[in-house]
Amino acid sequence: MSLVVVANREPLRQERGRWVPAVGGLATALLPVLERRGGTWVAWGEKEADAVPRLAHPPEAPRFTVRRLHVPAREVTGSYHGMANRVLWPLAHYFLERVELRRAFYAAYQATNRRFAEAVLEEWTDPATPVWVHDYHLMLVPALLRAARPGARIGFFWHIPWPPPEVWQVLPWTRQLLEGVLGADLVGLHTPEYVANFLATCRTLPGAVVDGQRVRWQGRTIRVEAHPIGIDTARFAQWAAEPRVRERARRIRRMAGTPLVVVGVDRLDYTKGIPERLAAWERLFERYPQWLGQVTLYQIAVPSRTRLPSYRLLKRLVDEQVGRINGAYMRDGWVPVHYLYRAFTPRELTAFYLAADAALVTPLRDGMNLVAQEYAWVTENGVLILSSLAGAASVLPEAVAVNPFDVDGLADTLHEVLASLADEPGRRRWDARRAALKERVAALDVHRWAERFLASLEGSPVTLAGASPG
Ligand code: ADQ
Repeated sequence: MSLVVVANREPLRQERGRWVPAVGGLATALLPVLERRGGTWVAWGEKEADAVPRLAHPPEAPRFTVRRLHVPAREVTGSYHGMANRVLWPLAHYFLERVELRRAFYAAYQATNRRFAEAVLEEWTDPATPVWVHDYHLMLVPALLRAARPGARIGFFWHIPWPPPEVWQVLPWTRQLLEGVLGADLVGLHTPEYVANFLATCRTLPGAVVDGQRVRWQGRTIRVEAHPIGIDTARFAQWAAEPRVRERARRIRRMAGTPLVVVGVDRLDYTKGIPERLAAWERLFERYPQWLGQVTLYQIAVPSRTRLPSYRLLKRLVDEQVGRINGAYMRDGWVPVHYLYRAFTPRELTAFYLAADAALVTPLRDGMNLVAQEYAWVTENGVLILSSLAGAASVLPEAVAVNPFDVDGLADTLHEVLASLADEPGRRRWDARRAALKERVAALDVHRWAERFLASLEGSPVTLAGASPG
């Protein structure tokens, strides 16, 4: 049966005049599902949505449609750059001091969500087709769809952390947003912790009854489940086996010129803990000068949300930090931090993962964090150092867990891990944990994630308002 996917981002991008699949977890996971089942992906058409409101894909033998919504620039400013990125994003990641409450943001968000819901209703010709809505940009959409189609099957997935109700108290619109999400039949989050926080938040909603992992609300029953997302393991395995990728990995090691190489890969976002990680790198050399000239960090950061002043400020901070560390410690051709501020192809990232003896994945908060899974999957002899505040920590218990705020602790852990990699018996101590991590990542595979969520959504009984026993 076909499927309607609703997400802020479009799944295709233009490359030399052709539309090709976008890079990124969601497109990777759901394009094959849409190709198999047929259906529609409704998204914000960032560029030229007026000129190209609809795409049939693949062009030579169309299997599904992309409906590209035109959103007026002023509305984008309030809804996307405002409500989504300056209110909901910091709030969900516990950065309350960064939340900018403005009525105009919420008004624009309501307008954009209505716009999305109207477009979905136009595309959604068969009411039996399930609809899968994604993420914090579209919290009001499930209830808008429910109002129009009471008997429909609607799923919602939340990709970032869901904080406890005390955090949601900061927001004047929590009730409306929660009511919006509860228009769905199935709400998916990455971890049991987020599920518990979501249920606890529902308990604050007058009239909602929480019973186990179910919420009874307005005569319907909504199920809440943990569905941790994974990566495209088959494609990463294929890239890691390509001779030119392996050659590139060797070049990366040669370029570093040190016995050990460490990698960090992130969007440049304040939730990713990059300044704290660099501070720990600096602390490592202060406390353990034996590592000078022995280890190199490649920090890869993809530019993100560069329109927002707070992200530009972060960029300046990181630039300065890298300059300071390199200025203080660079010697005899050794550069302590190679900082690469641009996007890379997944193949190029795979080469870095292959090259690195350890990865530092130290977000201050993260819904899941796919870089952790990518590294654990690709590396052949490396160690994953992972923030215990990332969703990934709950699915990758064999990683070396760290507190990303504790700079001294992070420097100590780094020292211990690096020291263990200095000889062969030490290196072999990690083999069992590395193998266990690979099994975990294989089981989480993104295609299975999509299948599991959809199977649960489609297996659920539809409860019409007023018709449920509760
Ligand atoms: P993100 O916050 O974007 O995703 P993450 O899960 O780490 O975070 O995914 C980032 C993706 O971008 C990875 O696949 C990575 O390879 C890629 N990437 C990073 N730096 C890059 C660079 N310089 N060039 C090219 N690609 C780069 C949100 C949530 C996460 C959640 C995902 C999926 O914040 O917590 O895991 O959605 O649900």
